[in-house]
Amino acid sequence: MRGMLSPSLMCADVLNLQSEITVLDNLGVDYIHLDFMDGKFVPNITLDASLIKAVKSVLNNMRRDIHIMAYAPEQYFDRMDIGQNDIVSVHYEACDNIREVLSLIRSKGACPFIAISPDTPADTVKEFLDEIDGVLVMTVYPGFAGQPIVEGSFEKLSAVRKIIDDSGKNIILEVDGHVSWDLCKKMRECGADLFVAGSSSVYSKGMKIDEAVKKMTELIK
Ligand code: S6P
Ligand code: MG
Repeated sequence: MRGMLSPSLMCADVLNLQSEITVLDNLGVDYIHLDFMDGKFVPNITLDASLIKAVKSVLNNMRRDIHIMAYAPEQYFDRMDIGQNDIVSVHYEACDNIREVLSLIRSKGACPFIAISPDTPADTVKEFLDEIDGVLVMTVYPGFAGQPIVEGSFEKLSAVRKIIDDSGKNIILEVDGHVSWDLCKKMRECGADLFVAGSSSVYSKGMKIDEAVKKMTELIK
């Protein structure tokens, strides 16, 4: 699978979100990463459900990559209008019955991904491989942009990659957190397919977004 890019909207210019999204879409970027937080599962709040819904109406070819960092994530699905073409990641640590939540995402025509926080072992995903289209490995603690990578993240990516490959299934490995210019290549070598790009790469200060997207696309190909 070729490496795919998912710039994180929480790192974009919040006063110009529509134009920021349209620029990425016109550049042929695969996904737009949309972080939703409830202030409880993580101590922060970013994009709200109605904004995530509204993003849908301005997309042309780009797809939504919705990352829900919230307890009982299913309560937000209708407000976000999740459906075909969307990736929807829910946290293993935030669901009482994640199997049911993944199946609800599937029933809405979207692609269920299981997200795991840094302290959750790679092995956790094994029992859900029949129910998911992807695994989102967090390489920072969920909640904030601009954090350093957590130790052991490369080993964890490689371990999840091996679990996926051993299963013979076509499951996407997404990496989220400090996907920097320096580290993204190594993350690719560890088997990541989908890269959430934020303040440590495409939204780093002083770089034009078209040049940044081109550079990143080249590094992760
Ligand atoms: C963090 C969130 C992430 C961030 C991303 C920012 O809770 O899930 O998607 O937006 O990590 O990128 P960076 O390069 O600042 O870590
Ligand atoms: Mg995220």
